Amino acid sequence: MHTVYIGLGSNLVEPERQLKKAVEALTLIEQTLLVQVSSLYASKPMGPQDQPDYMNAVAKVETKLSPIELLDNLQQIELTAGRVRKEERWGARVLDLDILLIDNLVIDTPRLTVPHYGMKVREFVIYPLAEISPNLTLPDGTLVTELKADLPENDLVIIGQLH
Ligand code: ROI
Repeated sequence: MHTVYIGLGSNLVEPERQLKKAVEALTLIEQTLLVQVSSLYASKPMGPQDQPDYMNAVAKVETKLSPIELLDNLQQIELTAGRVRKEERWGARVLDLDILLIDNLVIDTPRLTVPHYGMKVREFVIYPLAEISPNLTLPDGTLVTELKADLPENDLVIIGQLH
C-alpha cells in the first residue's frame, strides 16, 4: 500500500471542469482510494507568460498499485481529457497529473522521478499540499510548512472546492 500525493493542473478548455472531471476519474482507479482533495486554486503561469492562468489542486490517494501502474492510470486520464503529447515544454495544457510524492520513496527512472523535480519551488503545489497535510515531510526531511513559509504566494488564490 502506498500513500501518494498528486498535483493537478489545467489552463485550457474550462480548467475548473477539467480538474473536477480529473478528481472524478481518480475515484475510479482500480485498487485506489481517494483520501483527500485540496481546495481549487487559481495561479499565474510558471514559465512562458503568454498562456492562460492555471487552476491547480493536490489530491491524496492510497493505492495498492505499483508506482508505474499508477502513472499509467494517470497518463490514461490525461489522454482521455484530450491532452496531446506534442505540447511544448512549459506550454499550456488541458490536464496535467503529476505524481508528487509516494510514501518516503525516492525514485529516479526515465519515466518517473519522485519527489517531483520542481515541486519545492512551485507555490501552486506547496500551498495546496500544506493545506491537506500540514505535518508532511519530504524524503530529505524538509517540512512542507517550511517550504511554504519560504515561497511567495505569487497571486495564488483559493477560488472554490472540487467536490
Ligand atoms: N504554472 C502553473 N501556475 N500551474 C501549473 O500547473 C503549471 N504547470 C506547468 C508549467 C508550464 C511549468 N507552469 C504551470 O507544467
